[in-house]
Amino acid sequence: MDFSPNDTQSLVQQTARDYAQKTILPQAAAIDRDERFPADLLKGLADLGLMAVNVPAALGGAEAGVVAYSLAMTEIARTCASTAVTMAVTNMVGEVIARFGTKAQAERHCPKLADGTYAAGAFALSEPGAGSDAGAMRTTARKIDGGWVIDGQKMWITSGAHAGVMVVWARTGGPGTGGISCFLVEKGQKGLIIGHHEDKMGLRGSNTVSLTFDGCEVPDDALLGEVNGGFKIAMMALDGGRIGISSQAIGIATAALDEAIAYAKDRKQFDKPLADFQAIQWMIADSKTELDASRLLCLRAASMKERGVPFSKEASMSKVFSSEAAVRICNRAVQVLGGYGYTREFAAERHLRDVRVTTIYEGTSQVQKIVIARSVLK
Ligand code: COS
Repeated sequence: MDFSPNDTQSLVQQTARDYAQKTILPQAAAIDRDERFPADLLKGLADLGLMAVNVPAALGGAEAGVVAYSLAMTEIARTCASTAVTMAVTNMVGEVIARFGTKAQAERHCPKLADGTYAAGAFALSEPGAGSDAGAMRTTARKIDGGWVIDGQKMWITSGAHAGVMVVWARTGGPGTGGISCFLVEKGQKGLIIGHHEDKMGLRGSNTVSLTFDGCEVPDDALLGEVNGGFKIAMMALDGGRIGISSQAIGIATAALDEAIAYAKDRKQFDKPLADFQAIQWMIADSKTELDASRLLCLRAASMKERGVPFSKEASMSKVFSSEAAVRICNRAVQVLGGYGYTREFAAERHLRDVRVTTIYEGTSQVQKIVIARSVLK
């Protein structure tokens, strides 16, 4: 079994690493501190093909595959998790439209997501009363002549204020998961109101807003997929999205562990480097082992998706394991750095704040376990 990346995957990984280390890293602390949406960096990512890594070339994507996407995501997240999550959701939206959209829908939106004409894409599924239980959503879409009228509220929408296009789920039928459809809503659409920006623990450079749809009228060709077939589109998109978040968690944890190792070698207490103490060595050994296990689970899920075999359970296993491990790894990094780790002088505290959400968004750890258990026990 060969775990080494092929030429395309290596090229995409190296391209992402170079851009991240040279251009993103020097700005990462300020993006967090100033809560700056990194529009310039996102355009830079688009210019390198990283906003549509797994989208067909005919639609403007890099067509480099899922493993390449995962490797690139990890490299960006090693430097700035806010930039990384915006990239992750945009890639997911491009893939959803390429896969489930009509030719016209894909040709209208995918090239603009890929080349940065759109600053980002957004995925509007969650609502104030429907997070883990996505099928309980209350936003509605009512059929009218020539289109649909969307009414309701969405919450925690990444890039909602900046997205050129957003994928929006709304109820078109009866209760439950079988009465939900999916729509493409463009920026500036009348009746789409951008709400308040969340004041978050981490990912402070990413944009997270609530949305209100107040008689938002969209044309017939805004419907993505079949009427009442939207829930399955959301679930399939999230299966892939979970590989992205897993890759993001791995990137943040890699940065935290690197910082802990460098600090442990440099800092002396009791006349010797921290790295000479077994207590520190064991923390670093645990982190390294958990990180490598996370990478292997993530690459397996990515490779299965790329090969077109069912990967839902494996994506959830990767997401729950790597995000929970990444929280532990970032927490240990703060511990190794001691008092310095609790200050903004080092990046460790930012990594811990940024990584925390990876066990929550795109399905909590508890939701991942529902998916895994249902698959194992069915
Ligand atoms: N791929 C394709 N179809 C899927 C699927 C998947 N991964 N998961 C579920 N489905 C289908 C089911 O087969 C079922 O189809 P039928 O009605 O034809 O039988 C339908 O979708 C409903 O599925 P299910 O009954 O499992 O839905 P539940 O309401 O029980 O919800 C969970 C299941 C909890 C897994 C789902 O609601 C979920 O993922 N919640 C988390 C949402 C989330 O991640 N939110 C974050 C938003 S982005 S920050």
